[in-house]
Parts: sequence; structure tokens; C-alpha cells
Amino acid sequence: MPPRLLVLVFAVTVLGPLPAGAADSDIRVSSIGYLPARVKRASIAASATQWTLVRDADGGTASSGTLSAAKTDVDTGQSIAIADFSSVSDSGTYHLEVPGVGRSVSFPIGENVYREAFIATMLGFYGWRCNTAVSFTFHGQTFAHDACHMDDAHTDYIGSTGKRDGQKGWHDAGDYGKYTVNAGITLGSLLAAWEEYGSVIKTFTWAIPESGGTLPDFLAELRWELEWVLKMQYSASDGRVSHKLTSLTFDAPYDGGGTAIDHWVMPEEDLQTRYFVPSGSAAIADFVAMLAKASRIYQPFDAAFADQCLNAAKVSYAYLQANTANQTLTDPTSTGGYTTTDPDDRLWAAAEMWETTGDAAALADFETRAAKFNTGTTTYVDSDFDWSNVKNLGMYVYLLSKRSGRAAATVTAIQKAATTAADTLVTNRNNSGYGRALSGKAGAYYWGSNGAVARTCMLLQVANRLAPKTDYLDTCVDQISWIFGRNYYNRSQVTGLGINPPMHPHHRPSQADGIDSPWPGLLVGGGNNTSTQAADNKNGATNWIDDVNDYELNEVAINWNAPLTYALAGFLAPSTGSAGGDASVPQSDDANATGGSGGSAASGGAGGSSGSSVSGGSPGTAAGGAGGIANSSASGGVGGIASSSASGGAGGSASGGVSGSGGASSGSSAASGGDRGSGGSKGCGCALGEPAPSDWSPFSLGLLLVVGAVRRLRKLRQGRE
Ligand SMILES: [Ca+2]
Ligand SMILES: [Zn+2]
Repeated sequence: MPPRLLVLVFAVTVLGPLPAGAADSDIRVSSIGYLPARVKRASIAASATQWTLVRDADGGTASSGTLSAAKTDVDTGQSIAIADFSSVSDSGTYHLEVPGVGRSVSFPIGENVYREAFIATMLGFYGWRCNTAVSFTFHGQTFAHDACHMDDAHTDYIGSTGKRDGQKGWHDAGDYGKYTVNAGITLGSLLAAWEEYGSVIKTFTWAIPESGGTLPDFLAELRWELEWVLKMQYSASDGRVSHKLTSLTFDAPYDGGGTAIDHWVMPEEDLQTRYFVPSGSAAIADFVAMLAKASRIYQPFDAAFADQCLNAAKVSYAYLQANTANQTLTDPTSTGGYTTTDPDDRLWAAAEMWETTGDAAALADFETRAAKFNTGTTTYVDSDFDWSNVKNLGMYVYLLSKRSGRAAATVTAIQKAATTAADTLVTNRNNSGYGRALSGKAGAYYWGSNGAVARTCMLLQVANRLAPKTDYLDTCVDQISWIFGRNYYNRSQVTGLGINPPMHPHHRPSQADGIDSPWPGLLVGGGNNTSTQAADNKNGATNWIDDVNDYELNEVAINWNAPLTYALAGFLAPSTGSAGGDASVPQSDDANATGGSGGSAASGGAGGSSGSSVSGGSPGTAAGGAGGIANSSASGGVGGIASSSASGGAGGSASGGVSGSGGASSGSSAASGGDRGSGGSKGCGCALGEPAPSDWSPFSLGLLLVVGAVRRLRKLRQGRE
């Protein structure tokens, strides 16, 4: 009997016959793992009755039980049963077996299971940096771009000719523009993460040039964006704020000689002229909110910078007080629109100004504006929001404030609205086969809905602070689980992390750098029932595809990454790294399971001496081991993490010569390469049907016009509210 057949017979004997269609992939778990003290659920999309949680180390049973009665998932129509192994709290590496179906990928349980993902999302922001060269290593692969857009930016549209300094900031998404309004919700989320979890976040370091400096790494990364935001103000005496800084179109950048070239280029190859775009009142208000918030956060670390932020905020806040009407703008570009009316933005600005300064007038401004949201059709707090509606951000600041002076009745009313909205999220999650908190409602899937799934954690955490409830925190955890594989697709939605992650995000550097793996730590947009591109499937619950051309489904963006960073930050254990900073800290509790010894981290951290990073990549032999995260700037570091056992550990060797040892694993992430064939456009420059640069036939140019039209449609869609 051929060996392969023998294995098959053995498997059938042990597991019993498999129902038609049942497979390992029907068992969906949080592939980056579960926290010891929090909910642990898996969704089973096949008929079965029992589950067993098995320790990878010795094959022993950690726990077993009966699946919940299968229910029809409200979004997908699938019949889903749930395995709940929340009672298991011992750290280690496990997999779930479901007789008659199969087994899940391996995953860790441990206090540190979110740490790699958290740091990866921050490396995602680092990779987005504009106007500087960027380089970092992840899982043994180096991602880099040269200094870009050094001509930022021209002032033709804001009242003068020539140009002035508009440098720094993050590229916004898959393109290279910089947008003030979208920076608003992004920094609003990230700065909120610091306010709520800074005492833990400050213990983390990763490989950015500022690491080891006066600012915690997290605040150093955010400062890169803040310093650009400051430059969007017209002047120190003119509080208007440029709405965005972009080229005139998304399309074909030009080479030095003015010839159009493929838009899938590295940022340093994008030579289009970029402009400050005129002011609008939503951008002004978001500018005020971001900088007022930043001011109080940076004050203990850099008082001069904090004062600069607050002074700029005051100038623009005064402008808003003197100009109370909503101001739209005439946009000379066809890049992302981000147009929105300003009542929510002004509310948020007032809240941050009050919280930072204690100014009674700002408090009155907030409370007057808040009341206007409590009408027959709107409430103080929404269960779901995105860049165009930042009202919630202002409400959270108000609710969590320690300042005196608030109107008691207003506090009570807004708090009630917040807990009601949070309870809605819990109910949605309980009704969803995959635990998704935005399920079962109209508009549950829209452009960037994955970001919205992560963003529910902001409300859930705020509600938990006001009126603690286990379900609030567990529902947030379930959103993280959903993002990392407990979902319809059985796939992680974040590049470089977890089970079968996206390989073809709509992200120019990932497409243009000649490296198969996309830049890591980036959350893709996800299912979208208004996508014009997945024309044959309008069900957002099932229509996400990993295709570089589908920017409505598979782009990445700072306002989606930020809430994921926030969500993960809420459950981090403090880093106890020493010499090498975080680079040196293993997920020791996971490593213990089967001898993966990311554990020698302490020594790994001390081993290195130069700023060079980690090579990573040499696979370990034990299962489940997890090395630390590379930290190039400190002192060596340990290589990659077997974040999800599913994706296999690339252990690493520290540059200092101490080897970390990652885990080997069952389903290596190479498996995720399995669907690479579907895209097939990597590097071919054929996105959206665009021809390769060398093939500018009239037909091709016609296609380009079509592309332009599609882009314009995108602008219109982003402009909707
Ligand atoms: Ca708005
Ligand atoms: Zn750039």
C-alpha cells in the first residue's frame, strides 16, 4: 500500500468518515491565539456535535465538550455551531479537533498572543511614512522604500505660487496621498489608545529610527504624522487648514521627462506634482481635535512640542468660532475626496479643547453641540462610525474626562446612549455565527468594514470603563478573533499575520517592490456590499477577495489599521524586556509549551550590539515556539514570531548572534501562497487593465481613461456621508 494511502486509512480510522465537504477549513479559530482570561470560541461550519481541545505538545486532551446547536448565520446563511473552550487558561499551543470534520490550525493561548500583531500594525504605520527612507525587517524579510515625495508640496491652490514644506506624515492608504480628515480619525484612535493603555504601550519598542529616544516608540511614530498635520495649517495667524496634500490624480505618475508610467510604483518613483488642497471646515475641526489631544499627551515628554500643538489648535479653533457655517471646498484633484459635513468634527474639536485646557467656553460649545445629536433620528453615540462621523470620539472624551464642570444630566444621557450602543454590539455578536459585532444589520458590510469591526472595540472599551461588563471585553476579543481567522473565509485579514493572510493588498509598495510577501501589519478593507468590482456578488459577508485590483475590497488604509492597533492595545501584557527592549522578549508562556525557546530572548536582546536588525527566518524545530520581535535599533533582537502556529514560525537569529528559536509548524504560511495564482498580476503593471509601461497603444490609453473614470467614482464614493 502506498504510504500516502496508508495515512489516509489511518486518518479515517481515527477520525471516522468525513461528511461530504467537511474539512479542516470548516473549523475557524483565532489563528493568532487566545488570551488566558478571555473568551475562546471557534466557529464550525460543518455538521458535528463534539469538540476536543488538544495540546500540541503531547497530544493530550486539554478540554472537550459539545458544540452549541447549529444556527443559521445571519449574514452568510451558513449553518454554524460554536465550540467554547473559554475555561482553558493554561498557556501553550493547541489545536481543536472536531470528529467528523477535522482539526484546526494550531494556535497559542497566552498573555502575549497579541503582541506581535500590535507591533506589526505599528510597523505598518512606519512603512507608510512619507518624505523619508524606510526599512524594517519582518519574519526575515526586509521591506524598504527610499525617501519619497521630497517636493511636497505646491501652494497653487491655497493662494500662492511656488511651494512650501508639507513633509512628513503617512501615506494614507494604498496610494501616496495625505488627507487631513482621515488623519483625524486615525490619530484620534491611536492617541486614545495611548490615553487608555499608555502605561503598557510605553513598555514596547520596535525597529524605528527614534527607538530608544526621549519619546516612547508609539508616540514617536505618531509624531511623524502630527508634524505633517501641523504643516497643513495655512499659517500661524490663519487658522484655515488644507484638506489634503496629493497629486491631481491617482493615476499614472510621470517620470522625470514627463512620460506617464505605471502607477504601481514605489513611492520614490511617484514623481507627480503634489499640492496643498484648499481648506474645509471639517479638516479645520479635525486639525483642532488632533492637536489639542496630542498636546496633553506629549506634554510630559516634550513641552515645547505640546505647546506648538496647542497653539496651532487654538488658532484654528478661534477660526471655527468666528466662522460657524459648514465650509466645503472646491477640490482640484480626483484623489480621495474625504468630504464631510462638520457638526461631528466641531463637536470632537470642542471636546478635545476642553479636556486639554479646561476652558469653560469649549465645554459649553461641546454640550450645546451634543444636544443637537439627541434628536428623534439620531442619538449621542453610534454603534458604528468611520472617518466621516467622528462624533463618538468627542463623546468618549467627554464621558471619560476627570474634569469637573460637566452637566450631570448630559453625562447621564450620553453614558446611557453609549452603553445602549455597546449592548447592541454585544447582541449582534451573540447572534452572529462568527461573533461579528456588526452583523445582522443593514449596512453591516461597507467599504472598509474590517476597520469598522476593529473600531467597535473603542465603544466596547469605553462602555466597560463606565459600566464594566465581561461581555464588552469579550465582544472586543471576538472582533480580533474574527479578523484573524474566525470568519467566513477562514483567513486572516491582516498581511503577514495569522492563517492564510492577504497576499495581494491594493498597496503600491507591496505590488512594486518585487517581493512576494506584502508589507506586513496591514488590515485590508474586507467585505463590501456596495463594491462595484465584485460585480457578481453583492453580499458583503461573502464577497471579499484577495485581489490587488479590488481597492473597494482589498486596499489598506491608516483609518482601518488604527482601530486594530487600538483593539490589540487593550489586551497587551506589559513588556518586560530589558537590554534589547521588546526585541528580546519572547512569548515565553507560549514557548514553554513545546520547547520553542524564543525564550532565550533575554540573551538575544543582549547579544546584539549594532543597530542592524534581525535576519529571522531560520526555522526552529519545536512546535509553537515564538521568538521575539526584531528590534533593530536597540541591541539585536530575536527573529520572527510564530504568531499563529498556523503560519509557522520563522524563528530568527539575532544579529548579535544569539539565536531565537521559533516554532516549526504545521500549516506553514507558505500555504498562504496557495492562492497567489489568483492574482497573477504581481509586477505586471496590469492593474485595472493598465498596460505595462512599454505598451502605450491607443487601446491602452483608452483603458487608462476607464481607469480614471473608476478612480473618479471612488472619489465620489469616498465623498459620500
Ligand atoms: Ca463629519
Ligand atoms: Zn511619500
